Amino acid sequence: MEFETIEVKKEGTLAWLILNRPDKLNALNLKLLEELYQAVKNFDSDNDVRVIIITGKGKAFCAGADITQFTELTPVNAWKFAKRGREVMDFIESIGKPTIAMINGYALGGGLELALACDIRVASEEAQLGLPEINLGIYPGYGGTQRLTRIVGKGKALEMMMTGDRIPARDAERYGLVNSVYPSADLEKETRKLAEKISEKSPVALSLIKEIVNRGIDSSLLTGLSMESLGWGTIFSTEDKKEGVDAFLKKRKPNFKGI
Ligand code: CO8
Repeated sequence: MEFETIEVKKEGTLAWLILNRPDKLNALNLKLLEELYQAVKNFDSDNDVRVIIITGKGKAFCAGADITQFTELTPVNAWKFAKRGREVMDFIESIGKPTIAMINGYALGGGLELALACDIRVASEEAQLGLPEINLGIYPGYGGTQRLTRIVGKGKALEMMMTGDRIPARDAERYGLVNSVYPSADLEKETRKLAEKISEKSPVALSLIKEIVNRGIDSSLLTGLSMESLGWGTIFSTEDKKEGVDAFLKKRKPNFKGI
């Protein structure tokens, strides 16, 4: 399928989704949002794909929602634009496959919110992250108020939202906002290494881990622990469990098939 605002490519079991409006720092307009949704949906239903990496072309990962659209938006359309963006982020978070945001530069506003919807964030040393909506007299609308708070805690999240300051990648790493930071020359190589490692694990187990962690974080500890135990019935019924245990006992590398 051809896209106008993103590029997609497959590399073995890895799928790359590259935001491609570099002259506008990959700002999210409605077209890009819809193409992003469609591309993730395609990769999610592609059995060859085990891990999805989202990144941006040029000097930005994504500088947020396209501000030029804001001047024409009626309040009702603003609500629709915010709602649709949120739905796309929710969808990305909800898919069963692992997702990695490879933050190659600015990740601001809706761009950071996209990265927050991914499972793992890695960044280049030059990257800057922030929620600058406050400087426009608005506030985050693609899930940032909730996801950032859950990841870095209330104090730091409120500070980021209230000041709109951009945070260098190394500081973001200290706050737990990004998992790892690399020199930009190594970012792609290190991200690929991480994605390949994850792609060799059981897709069923990965999917259950995501579901239980994402649902559990919004539940009581007891409910989360209960989901964890209940999932064991499912995980013990898989071929991948048989394969993993057999491979360990026979001292060989497992070959997980996702069944
Ligand atoms: N929207 C539209 N265009 C953008 C955006 C954006 N978010 N960010 C950058 N651009 C454009 C610039 O206008 C410029 O275009 P042109 O060359 O035609 O003038 C081009 O990209 C390059 O940008 P700069 O020249 O500004 O590059 P700099 O390196 O000087 O600065 C910055 C980079 C600091 C990233 C700067 O571009 C900037 O501050 N951008 C805006 C960041 C921002 O405020 N993001 C938040 C947007 S709001 C949001 O995301 C809300 C999400 C919820 C939406 C709900 C919908 C209703």
